[in-house]
Amino acid sequence: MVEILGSTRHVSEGTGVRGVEVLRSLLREWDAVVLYRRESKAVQERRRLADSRGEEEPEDLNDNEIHIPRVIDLLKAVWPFVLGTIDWVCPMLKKFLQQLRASVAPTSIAIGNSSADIDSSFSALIVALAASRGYLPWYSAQTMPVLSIPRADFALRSDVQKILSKIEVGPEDLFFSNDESVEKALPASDLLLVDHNQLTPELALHSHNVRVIIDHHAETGMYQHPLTYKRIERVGSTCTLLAETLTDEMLAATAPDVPFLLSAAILTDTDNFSSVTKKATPLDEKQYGRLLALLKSCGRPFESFGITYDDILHARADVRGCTTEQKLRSDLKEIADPRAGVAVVHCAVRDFISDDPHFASNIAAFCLQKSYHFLVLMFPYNDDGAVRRDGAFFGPPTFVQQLSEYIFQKPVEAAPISGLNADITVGPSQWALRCFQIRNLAISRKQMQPWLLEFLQLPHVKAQFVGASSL
Ligand SMILES: [Mn+2]
Repeated sequence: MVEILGSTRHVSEGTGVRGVEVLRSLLREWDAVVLYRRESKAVQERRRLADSRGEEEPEDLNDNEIHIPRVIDLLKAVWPFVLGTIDWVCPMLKKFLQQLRASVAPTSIAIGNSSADIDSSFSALIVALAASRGYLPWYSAQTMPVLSIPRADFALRSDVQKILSKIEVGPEDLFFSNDESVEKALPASDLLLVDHNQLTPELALHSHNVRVIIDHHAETGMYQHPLTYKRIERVGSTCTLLAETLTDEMLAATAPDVPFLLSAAILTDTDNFSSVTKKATPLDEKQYGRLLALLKSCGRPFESFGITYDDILHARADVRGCTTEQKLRSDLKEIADPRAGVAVVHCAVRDFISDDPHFASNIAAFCLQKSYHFLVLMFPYNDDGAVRRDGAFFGPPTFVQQLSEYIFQKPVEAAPISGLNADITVGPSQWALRCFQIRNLAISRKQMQPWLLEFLQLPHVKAQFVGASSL
């Protein structure tokens, strides 16, 4: 097999009689020919110019499309075994990740929060790419994007997987917190935190390496040392802040991959710009509109990726066949002191419990294995298109009682759900499960977490955990 590497323009310039002769002579020597389409620099430049002036794309730019069938016909005329052509465009982000893997150790790591959700994963990928290409005015270095979960847990992020598969990025291209290359690079790397502003307990020993923070969560006020760049703004998505940082030229140069991922993240994080959950800000809307227009102008409108907001929701809620432990791990954030988890599960609490006949012992086993003192559960889900939220607290009975009283004073508009609460005894430990409906739909984990930390700072609560963190 031999490839002719060149643009179709090059080949199609000879579509006259002489072209047939040239092809005949080539085919006498070679077994097969692979043609691929590539735009010439001149065509790319004209398209860019038209875009920057806001003009319609010149019609003759689509010449390449016409040439392809013409060239196939020509080939068929001289050689009957032409099967077709491969329209090959190298997926940009995949190539970046592969080059990174092959290169010498990077000097920086971009890392999202421990939920490794769409926003965290994509903002880590995009900040790493932008920093590596010199696109960020305030930071430039070869940067490795890391998903802050063990590699095995990626199977549980079906929404992230599904979107990345549209630009041909698979788990083999990604870096995870328990990869050897990551563990090796961590101690000597600058850390760029995206979608969180406090390292997980496991990474806290690298705090002095934090250089950059880009986030949309409540500020924890960690890291008093001077940072190279910090931006914390309460918008719907970290990807909105990243989109704003990148110029039109940068987005065009990384299209369609980067604008596609950014827009998918903003769409998901704002619950499709829901007026009920009220997560979107004017900045989210502005950047989302800009990204969609950009995708369209480079010939890859969002629709062309074959994934809708509903597809993303379905992928995310597809927890069939998952164990209780896997569901708990699928979108989990941790509190360091006292050790605790705040898990998001995308189904109704009633289904979560009834799906597992050994639910009580499994949730207790999960907390014991993680050394959690308690677990907070958030259940956002869709019921016939309507957004719903449930919540649950799991922990020592007195603690759960105090926590419920404290949180229910906040504007969560909690309503108890009868028949699901339970008292559970596993060995020497006593646990209580309290389930409730969250009628204020604007309350997500992002709002809940600061209230939890506030509660844990109360003197009579704090006293319960003195010395407990060594458990
Ligand atoms: Mn986020």
